[in-house]
Amino acid sequence: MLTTDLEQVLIWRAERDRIAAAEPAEKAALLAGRAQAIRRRVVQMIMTARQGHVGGDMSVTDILTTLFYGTLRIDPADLPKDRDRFILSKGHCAAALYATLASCGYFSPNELDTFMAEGSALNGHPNRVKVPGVETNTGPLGHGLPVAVGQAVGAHLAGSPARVFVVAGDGELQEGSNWEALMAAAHYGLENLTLVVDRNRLQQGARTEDTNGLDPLDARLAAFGCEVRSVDGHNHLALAEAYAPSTTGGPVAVIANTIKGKGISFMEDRVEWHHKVPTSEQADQALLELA
Ligand SMILES: Cc1ncc(C[n+]2csc(CCOP(=O)(O)OP(=O)(O)O)c2C)c(N)n1
Repeated sequence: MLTTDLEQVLIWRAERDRIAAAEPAEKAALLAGRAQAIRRRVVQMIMTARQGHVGGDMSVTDILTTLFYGTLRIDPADLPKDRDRFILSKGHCAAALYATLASCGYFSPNELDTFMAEGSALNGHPNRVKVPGVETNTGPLGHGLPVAVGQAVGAHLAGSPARVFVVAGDGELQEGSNWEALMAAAHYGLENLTLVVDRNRLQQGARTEDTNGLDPLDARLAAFGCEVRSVDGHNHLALAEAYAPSTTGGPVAVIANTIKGKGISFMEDRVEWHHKVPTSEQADQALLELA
């Protein structure tokens, strides 16, 4: 198990407080700066490891940054039972999660250099026994939301104010387990559960709509009992607003419309960048564009 980096926690706390106190335009700029730094780190990690899922990492980064620097009631140095929970169900995008967790101080950012190396805690998919901040193991698609429903039920039973956030890919929603989980979430009135869908419209090897179409996704999620909020998944202020608590007494589903490969011109919306590794020239260009 990796250990908390207290110095980094202090840096994160200061940044989080600064963001909380900022006017909207400054808040957006600060969150955007954070997200770009995390994207750069992910590109470096993938270049060192020579493997990873760069496209989905880039699409989910703004979703993660807005959660960890604004919304979640968490602190890496203080883990009370009633803290909020976060699950990255699209666990193949572990690099983006690790870079975010390290920036908060859950462990030293230096550890990121070991991503997917032999003996490293930072496996290709997140492991809760090895990595602080990881609340459940993910990787096989379609498991994160059912676990999140269980955690939300548990919080209810304990009378806890904890909210549970889970991020799933849109391709991942083709797994039927998600829809069973949503039925249960509505049945139990889990207003403490928020599903965020990283709607980048690509999955592995194809467009989501060409494989097993999800549209009309908003109507489908609503039919399963969710309060649906559809936003630009790269707009930090819109995301922050969409993460607000339920107004209906049931689960919230945020459709975060994103671009796979976001921020890197030659990767944006291109299916081959699901898990292709850049050449060193491409990585240099990517890092320049993410500056
Ligand atoms: C049950 C299961 N089937 C297949 C895979 C292999 N797999 C890994 S990522 C992926 C595509 C996921 O697409 P999406 O959820 O849209 O993720 P994103 O495009 O955001 O990376 C697949 C099929 C898996 N991890 N788990």
